Amino acid sequence: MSYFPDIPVIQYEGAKSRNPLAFKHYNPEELIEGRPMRDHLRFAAAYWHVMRNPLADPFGGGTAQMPWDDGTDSVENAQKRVRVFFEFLEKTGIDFYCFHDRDVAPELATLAESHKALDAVAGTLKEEQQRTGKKLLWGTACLFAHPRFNQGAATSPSLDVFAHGGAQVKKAISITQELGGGGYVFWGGREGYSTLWNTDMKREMDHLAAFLHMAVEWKKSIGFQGKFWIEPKPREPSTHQYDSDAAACLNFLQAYGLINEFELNIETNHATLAGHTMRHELTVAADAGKLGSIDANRGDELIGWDTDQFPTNIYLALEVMLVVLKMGGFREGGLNFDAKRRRESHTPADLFHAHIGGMDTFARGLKIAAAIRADGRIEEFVKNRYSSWNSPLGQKIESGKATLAELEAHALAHPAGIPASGGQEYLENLVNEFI
Ligand code: XUL
Ligand code: CO
Repeated sequence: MSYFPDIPVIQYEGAKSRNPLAFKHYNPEELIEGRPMRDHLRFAAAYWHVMRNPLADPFGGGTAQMPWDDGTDSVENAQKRVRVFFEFLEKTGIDFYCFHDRDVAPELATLAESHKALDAVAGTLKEEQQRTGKKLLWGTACLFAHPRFNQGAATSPSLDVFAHGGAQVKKAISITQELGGGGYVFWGGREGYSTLWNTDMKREMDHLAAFLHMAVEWKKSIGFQGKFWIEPKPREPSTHQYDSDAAACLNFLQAYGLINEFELNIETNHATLAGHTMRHELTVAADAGKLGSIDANRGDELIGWDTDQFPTNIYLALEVMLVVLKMGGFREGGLNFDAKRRRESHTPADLFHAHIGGMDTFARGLKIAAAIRADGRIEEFVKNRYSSWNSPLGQKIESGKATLAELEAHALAHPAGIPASGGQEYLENLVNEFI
């Protein structure tokens, strides 16, 4: 039984192919810097977008055609979706997936019934993982869609809602462990505020930290070996989210004694919503040794919200892959396509075009990034730019042992000239040589 009868298993056909249902650049076993592409890229599909996104927008309802879905909240329907999803993974050659508890299984009348439904669907996920060899990149709990979470979960003014959120997280971490997930993501969908007129910010942030400490305690108590990842986003749906960007998250984790237990999951469209480039956010995370995983998508310069479009920008992909290669590659994390089709692209075939495009974009980004690294001119330029710091005084400053008096002695003897050219245009031209 096939749910995508008109779609073949997608093959690599090379750059000259004109077959829209083929890879032009993603060649999973091709070695880049000595490792197969598939191991560098670790692509994941997002269950919530592939299987559950109806493609509604603020002005109209869903358009997505899902002929396999009977529209009910039954466990059988949820289990059927799992089979459809794994056929999708098999045909696209995507090795990993990510899910929220409420994407895969229905929320029923009571928490106990919802837990039971989740257990049943997790059984089907496990079966399909074993049948296909596909793996769980990360799991998470949806603490933002149900009306009870309209004022947050871990930062809700209601203790009952906070407790419900904790119960969902406890269960979702256990299910993630059972399915062998590499990580567990905390995206604080509504952990923030709409107006400070009703908000005790300090108290809410204390609650968020307490919530995360309890999650760490649970993780340790069950021996879950995966990583915990916070996914920054500055706003939308709320006016301000406490996990607004990578730097704010790192500071929060430091301040509350959580820094050793968490890394970050950086999403492209969230970076731009925060007023940063993706490269900035990735660099902040990687420099702190905290870049765990990536949600790969893009925004639209003309639309001011989280449009979650599929990545098609080769320049952006090469910037991402430069950071990933520099840190030595992903460990537990990967590239999760947290991306949805446009509302107009409503056929099942569009799901394939969307993911093929994202995979080929990142394959090109990877190849270009590796070529830039092999060439070495950009790295050399940056190294030379700081060469004055290799002097004895530079080393003394960098090791924190110099004094202002020493700087004064140096400045008196060596009047500061104008630094050498920053060379931005020269470097930008170099990058374009590789595209
Ligand atoms: C929302 C978003 C989420 C997280 C997981 O903007 O990115 O889908 O990735 O909760
Ligand atoms: Co995301």
